[in-house]
Amino acid sequence: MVLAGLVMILGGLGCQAEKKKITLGFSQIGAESEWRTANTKSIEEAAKTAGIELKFSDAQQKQENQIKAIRSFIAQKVDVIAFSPVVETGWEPVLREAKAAKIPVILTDRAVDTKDETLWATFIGSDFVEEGRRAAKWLVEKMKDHQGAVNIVELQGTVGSAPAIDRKKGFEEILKDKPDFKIIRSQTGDFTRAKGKEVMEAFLKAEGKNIHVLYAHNDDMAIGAIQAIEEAGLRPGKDILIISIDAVKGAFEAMMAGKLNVTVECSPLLGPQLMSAVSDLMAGKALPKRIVTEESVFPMETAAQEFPKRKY
Ligand code: GYE
Repeated sequence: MVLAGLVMILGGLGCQAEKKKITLGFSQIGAESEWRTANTKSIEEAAKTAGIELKFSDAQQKQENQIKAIRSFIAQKVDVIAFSPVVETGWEPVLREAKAAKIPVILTDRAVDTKDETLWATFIGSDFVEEGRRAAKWLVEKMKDHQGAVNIVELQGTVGSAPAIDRKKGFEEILKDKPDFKIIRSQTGDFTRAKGKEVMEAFLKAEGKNIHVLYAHNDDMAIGAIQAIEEAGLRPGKDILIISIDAVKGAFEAMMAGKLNVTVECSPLLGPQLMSAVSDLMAGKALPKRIVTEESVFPMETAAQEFPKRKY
């Protein structure tokens, strides 16, 4: 009897050890910014810590590559699919394929625009509209004693992406009843330094000293633009006020050098939240449809004090 009991216990333990590892297929947008690099690292590290097998795919900023990756995850019968959608629209067919294969999908970082909300389990990420509002509120406060027009140029993120659409929307919402604040030019810099520099050069050529403020949808574009402003013989952070979003280390360096005035935080450290959502799904737990990241605003004056604490 005792022996039989022991055999059963050992048998049970063996079974547990063999318990299948959860497999997560993750389709990343690319490596366009410091933010994205930190996001990828966070996901890879969190998967390791959670003992989740991660199949990682880089789409090089192309939606078609993300769709291919998702199809390949379905074919490989992964347990859960997660992805950061480069743009908002065009996902319904592939999401329906995942649903038909009974593989749950988690959205991280960026949202999709679908009529059918049952096509995805949850969306983990920041409130980009709020980030845009925070950027504009900082500007209004900063310019409260300024007389006359405030001419703003805007470097937008990737066309059709959730952060580009929402950061513009939140910013404009705060300025809509303030006629002195005018967005005189607005163009995409695709979230990269190189494009940010190139578009800022064009803005400067067209507007010259007419530009008072640059609003960049991410730090990388602001850093590219800073170079363009210096090359045009102007002082970034002084002749042109610069506001950007993300709060990556590069932004803190620019603030400590006096060249960037403020960065609105957008945390890329979504890995741990993603892994717990994956584990909860596999354990049959219900997930909230929206998991929002907590964030703050860092003006230039706080940069030196905050820099050593930054994790990305
Ligand atoms: O702000 C930008 C990145 O989707 C929130 O994508 C993310 C944005 C981030 O390339 O730097």
